[in-house]
Amino acid sequence: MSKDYGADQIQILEGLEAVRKRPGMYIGSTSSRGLHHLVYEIVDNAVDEALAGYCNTIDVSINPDNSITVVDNGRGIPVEINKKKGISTVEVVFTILHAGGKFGGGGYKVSGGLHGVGASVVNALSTWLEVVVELDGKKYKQRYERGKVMSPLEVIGTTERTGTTVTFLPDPTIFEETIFEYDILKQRLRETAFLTKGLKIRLHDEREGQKQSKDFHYEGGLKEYVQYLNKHKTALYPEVIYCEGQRDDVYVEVAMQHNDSYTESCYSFVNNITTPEGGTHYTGFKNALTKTFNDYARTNKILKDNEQNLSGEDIREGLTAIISIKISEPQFEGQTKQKLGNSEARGAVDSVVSEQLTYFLEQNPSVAKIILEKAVLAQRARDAARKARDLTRRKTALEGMSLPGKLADCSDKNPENCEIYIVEGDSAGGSAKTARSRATQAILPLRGKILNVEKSRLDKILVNNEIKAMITAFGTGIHDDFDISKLRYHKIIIMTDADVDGAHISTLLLTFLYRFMPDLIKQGYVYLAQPPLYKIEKNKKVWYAYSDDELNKILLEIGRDQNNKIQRYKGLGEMDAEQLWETTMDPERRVLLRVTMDEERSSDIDLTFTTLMGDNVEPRREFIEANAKYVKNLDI
Ligand code: TTJ
Repeated sequence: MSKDYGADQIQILEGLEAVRKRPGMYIGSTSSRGLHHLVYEIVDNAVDEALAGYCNTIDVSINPDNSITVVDNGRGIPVEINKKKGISTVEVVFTILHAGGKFGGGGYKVSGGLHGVGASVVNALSTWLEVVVELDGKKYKQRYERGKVMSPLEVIGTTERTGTTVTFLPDPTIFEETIFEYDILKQRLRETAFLTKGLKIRLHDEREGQKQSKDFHYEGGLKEYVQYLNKHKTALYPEVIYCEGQRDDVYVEVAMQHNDSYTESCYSFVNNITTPEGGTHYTGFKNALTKTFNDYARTNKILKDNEQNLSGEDIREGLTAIISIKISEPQFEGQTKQKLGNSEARGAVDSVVSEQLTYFLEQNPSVAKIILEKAVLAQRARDAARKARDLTRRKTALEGMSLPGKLADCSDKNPENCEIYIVEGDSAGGSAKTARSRATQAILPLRGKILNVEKSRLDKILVNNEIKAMITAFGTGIHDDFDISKLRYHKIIIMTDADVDGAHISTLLLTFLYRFMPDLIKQGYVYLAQPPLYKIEKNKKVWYAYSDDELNKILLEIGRDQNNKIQRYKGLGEMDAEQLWETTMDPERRVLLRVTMDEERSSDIDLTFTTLMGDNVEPRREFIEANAKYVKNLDI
């Protein structure tokens, strides 16, 4: 390259070199997750152009070579020479760290990925990146390799349209994983489309053998998002309540609707970034909701003078809501920077929601009545649950902590060494008790179907014997009382039959854990045992196969002949204790799947659970087949 390096250029190279040296600092990780973040970083630039009102369509393609192309129909990144830097604005965007949005005519950058680091980071972490800008009848192009300029911005032709096209290939020397997953991009792009009403986002998979595409376009924006999240639930009223407004620098949008379930599904976003731990905007929303409903209930004599206020939790029972704000300088707090800190956001959301919700309730008294009736029932159930809990607390204080009778506990008292097998059925529970290693393995057999916690109120759930047994055995408590330091086993292993019923029971158990002790899952304490599907015997030798593929592999190895005895296990009960130990419980030989969850994708997880637990059979079958996505292989 015949280019003189000035001080600026050297600084630029040093900047991008820093990104390549410590990629995790800029995109979180170099795993599959960081890989997919590259796409969001680029797409978010195009979303900003859409938010500014100049772009309505974004195309995202996974190319056959696993590179990504993002095309928008915006104004095109400016091509003029930036006075201060002496290079084109395009080059500034792709080579200078943190150059997002501050250039060019006014407006602020509102969209942004998890780390909001911009296009230069993507460029630094790509083997190559090409940008094509179309504006003023001309087509411009520039190419970079590992962040370095390979050619000046050149005119390569003429054009009728305007827009920006970016293609990049992630650097395999940086990323552990370089294959993009269509489904992961699909979920996130769908979310982005819901959050930006009117914007059309199209995803294309151009790879051989897996060609597919999907369009996301929601004129209803957040309202449609709420309907989507409620699609397998029964809404309590047809309207989606919608509030929108601006207070000073904060633009606020909220959509909500109650369903007949007992769980709250509220998701908050700041500049299209999910905030799984909430923050000031979510607090403002909750305050407004609690205050407005209580005021309405008092004014309209639904709550009598001698009755206590409804709690926020009562009002949010069965509520699906999206809170989305746009703010120019978001401050993220907390260990994982997933919580909004700006105090002005609290007041802005509170004010917009209080004002517009008050008006809505006055205009829709029948909806107000339905919501308040549900909240009053929730209040009674919560009171009953509290009383029952206080009673058992007093009892356990007197009698000492009594473990469930069905639990065969282990003798080691150090939780780090201990594991508990939650086993479906008494007979399998019996074999497991015989088979186990007493010192470190506890067995808790559960009888029959587990209560579906999606379909019952707290008071009912807490008297269920199966649920009570698990809560006391784990030792942590639930919800706000949850205390991980009291966990009695560092592995909680769900062991069910390897059939559809077993999968259903596993999911019921996971639903319970997800709703009552989500941190057990988040912190990686929950596992699924993998019993074998087949036993193969030949000349007194035995093999076990955990999948059809594995069965075929074994048969290929040992030769298919008439002396082979193949037994298909229909359930854990068909194995004797020794077989169960060898195949599923022996820490030296077993395969465990660790259950993981991506907090950024909790609305998808929520939808998955309600899909599965709903009355609709078809979506349930789909989930059970897709279930494997929620668990990851663990090397032990
Ligand atoms: C900035 O202000 C003047 C007019 O153009 C504005 C701009 O930057 N528009 C813009 C940027 N549209 N699209 C982009 C963009 C698109 C992709 C896919 C990637 C990047 C880095 C920027």
